[in-house]
Amino acid sequence: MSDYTKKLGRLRKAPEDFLSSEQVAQVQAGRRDFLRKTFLTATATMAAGGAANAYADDRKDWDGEKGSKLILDKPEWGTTLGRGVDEPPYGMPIKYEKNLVRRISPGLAAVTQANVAFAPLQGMFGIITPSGLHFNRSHQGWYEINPEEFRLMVMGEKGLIKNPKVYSVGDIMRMQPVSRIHFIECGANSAMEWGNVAVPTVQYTHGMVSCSEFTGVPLIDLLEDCGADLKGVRFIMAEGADGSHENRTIPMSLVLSGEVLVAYGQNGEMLRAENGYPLRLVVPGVEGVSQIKYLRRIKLGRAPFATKDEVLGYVDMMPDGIQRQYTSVMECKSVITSPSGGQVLMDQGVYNVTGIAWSGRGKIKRVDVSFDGGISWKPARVEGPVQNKALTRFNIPWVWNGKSAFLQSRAVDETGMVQPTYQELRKIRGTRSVYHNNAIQTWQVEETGDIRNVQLANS
Ligand SMILES: Nc1nc2c(c(=O)[nH]1)N[C@H]1C(S)=C(S)[C@@H](COP(=O)(O)O)O[C@H]1N2
Ligand SMILES: [Mo]
Repeated sequence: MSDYTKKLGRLRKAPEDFLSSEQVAQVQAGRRDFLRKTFLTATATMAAGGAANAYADDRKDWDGEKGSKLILDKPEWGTTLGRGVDEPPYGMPIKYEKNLVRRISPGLAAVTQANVAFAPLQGMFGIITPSGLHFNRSHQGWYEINPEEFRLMVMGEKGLIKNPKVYSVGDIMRMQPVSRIHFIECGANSAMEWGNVAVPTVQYTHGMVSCSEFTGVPLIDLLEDCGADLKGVRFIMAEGADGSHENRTIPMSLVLSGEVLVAYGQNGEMLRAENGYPLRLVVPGVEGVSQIKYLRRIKLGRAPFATKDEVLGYVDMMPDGIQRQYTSVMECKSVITSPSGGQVLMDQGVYNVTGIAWSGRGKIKRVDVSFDGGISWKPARVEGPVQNKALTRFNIPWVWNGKSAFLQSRAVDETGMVQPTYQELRKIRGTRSVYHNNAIQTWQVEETGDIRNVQLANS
């Protein structure tokens, strides 16, 4: 066991992001009892496997006087006046769901304002990440920027632009917007798995991916507004206004496709400060670091800019010792989010196995799921409508027979790209990579019902 997993030993058995310590104590005291007596929150739903007979259980418990026959009791909340509808003015999740939060990985450097908070994928449904749970990767912390004092400059190398301009947020918001659903995944998502560190939960293995409906103006419209030479421009450089001045080269072909957005909206409201308020670049399908937050400058050019953030960071060490730059596109990937590492199956019986799939090359075509570590596969139900370069939800029922099982998902995108196994990926990429890991994830369900993050020799 590495120091890292030792440190997390507590989490592997009883992760606070799934069951509360009280609930875990109840589980240890007697499994069935826990099922009958606990109000099952969304984050604890997997514990309810096969418990479709709550009524029968309630009747068994009924002692006439004190019994909690939940369907027949008249609770206070069913017979009194509820709270005023004007409170609170901005709604928050109910207190019973307070464990579903972003978290900082205990294994990463403890500079909290300049690191990453992971999204709790284990407790989310569908494909949209609530804005308050969108992962936050900030190299220099995040900022609350007054939109009145914010400007975006579009400029370029000599001869590539007739009218360089400086825009206010209001200028951008007067233009015709589009709204599109896209994932953002950090190139470092699942990085620890390259070294088989086995971080315990899906929040830490895959929680640097999130998906929002973004609203904004296609960047191509701004370039036309500035009289850019669209044939002469080969690459653009995007730069952030924050302390890290995050900056990246983006190929003009992506801009010409109309997919690259200067966004101000996220899930129906303005961007969250953590995610780049008031303006961020959205570059669908491309690694997170290119999706520049607090976007202050776009520069047009003829060659890649080789900026600080693409020479040292987000490069891949290949087996021949050469660093690969500009990996850019996030390849076809999927993961089972529940049941997943750190969760506990309470009982044998039927479970819904659910997860997310995505590809930087387009739409997800199919997802197969294996319960025996990749020996046999079954097609999962892919939930539509499937969006371009967005998270896609899959579901498949499974009967757990109490034996050890190895859960895997394998996505295929519309270009035919099949998500690789670790063996396949390491053959090409070697063992020294950190970024761009899209390998198949394995969760082992132990006979006790505990679920662990494992890697198999043959997959
Ligand atoms: N200005 C700025 N933009 C930035 C970053 C940053 O630190 N500063 N981080 C980048 C990285 S590495 C990622 S993965 C994404 C994360 O976006 P999010 O924090 O909205 O999830 O933003 C990118 N854009
Ligand atoms: Mo990132």
